[in-house]
Amino acid sequence: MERRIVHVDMDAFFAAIEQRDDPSLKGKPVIIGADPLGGRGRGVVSTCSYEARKFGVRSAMPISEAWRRCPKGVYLAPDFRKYEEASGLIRSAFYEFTPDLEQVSIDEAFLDITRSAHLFGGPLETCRRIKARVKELTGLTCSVGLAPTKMAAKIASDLKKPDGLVEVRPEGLRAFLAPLDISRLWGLGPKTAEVLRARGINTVGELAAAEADELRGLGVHGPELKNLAMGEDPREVREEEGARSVGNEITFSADTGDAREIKESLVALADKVSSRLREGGFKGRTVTLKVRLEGFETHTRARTLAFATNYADVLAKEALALYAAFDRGRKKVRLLGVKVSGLMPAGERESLFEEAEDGRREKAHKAIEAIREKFGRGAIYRAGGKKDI
Ligand code: TTP
Ligand code: MG
Repeated sequence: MERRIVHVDMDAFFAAIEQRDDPSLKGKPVIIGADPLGGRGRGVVSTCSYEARKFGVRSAMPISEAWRRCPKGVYLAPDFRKYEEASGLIRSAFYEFTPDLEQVSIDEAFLDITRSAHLFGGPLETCRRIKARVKELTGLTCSVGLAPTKMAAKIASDLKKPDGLVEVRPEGLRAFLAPLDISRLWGLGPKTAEVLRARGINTVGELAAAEADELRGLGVHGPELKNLAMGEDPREVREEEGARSVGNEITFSADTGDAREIKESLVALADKVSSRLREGGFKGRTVTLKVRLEGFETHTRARTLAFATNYADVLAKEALALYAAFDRGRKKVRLLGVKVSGLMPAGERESLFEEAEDGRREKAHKAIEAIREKFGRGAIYRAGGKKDI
């Protein structure tokens, strides 16, 4: 049976939430991210409203560049608690339509509706209803792609943003893929793309029509990529461990090589990520450290733990160990990030063995949270971490 896969991606997610909650922001360029400090800010843009995109502002752009392009924009710091709440709501909306759900990020998910679409009037009608339900629960719009494969659904959801709905019918799949640039194919990295381009293969259609001899040197990857180009993508929708993550970053006001400042920042980041995980009711197994050096050169290092955790001290220890093993040469540090992925519900036990230790730690964390609730964030910091982010 042909599969019917849906990809949903919220529109300008963080910015749309801010516009929803403050109607005076509607229709205005709204930029969420680091403090621009009148153009001297050194952090990055998380996202921005479509009005701001007209000025050329984009996610991950230095905030100073955004300020240059759009000095009249409304600049706001992110409020993750609100975004995670909305993320929970869209997830519950999706579950009303199918249990086969894969949340890819805070605002994006795949749904396999092959077996459930008939209950809602067919695949396209199911997509309309998903959009309506998301709007009803959150007041936000999303863009939806419906296709026989995950890759095509993801590409389709991006085509008519915002508030889009694009269907790729099974019989139209190859024609849909053919004109796309090969870089759109999942798993096709820049090096492979370069090799293929040198052989005159630039589009997915050209790759689909390639002879075995034109794919030489690509190893086992060659036939796989050709299959993908022909619309054969067997990847299934499933809740993968590691798909969702919670992370925070800090950009230093000046590049730093100061060991103490770096250490304190990592501890504070771990603390912040721990709080967000606990607020969301999650723990996770993989800790990723991001280090951006002067000149914007960016590196990541990750480690997967034996047990999932949301404890600040464990996260801090891992982040510090990852940093200690990282060689930055003589370059100073511009940005640090700590992220936890491989999430699962906090209450889920992986072994009985954890129980006693857990009980003790749980008490300590609860006490800290109670103080924070009373006196606000900033009232308490773990030893070594005195920065709020
Ligand atoms: P995206 O879905 O990539 O962006 P978006 O929802 O803001 O806009 P679009 O309409 O193009 O989908 O990311 C979802 C959220 O994740 C986004 O609102 C903010 C956050 N984010 C960052 O914090 N940093 C980033 O570099 C990106 C790409 C996203
Ligand atoms: Mg989005």
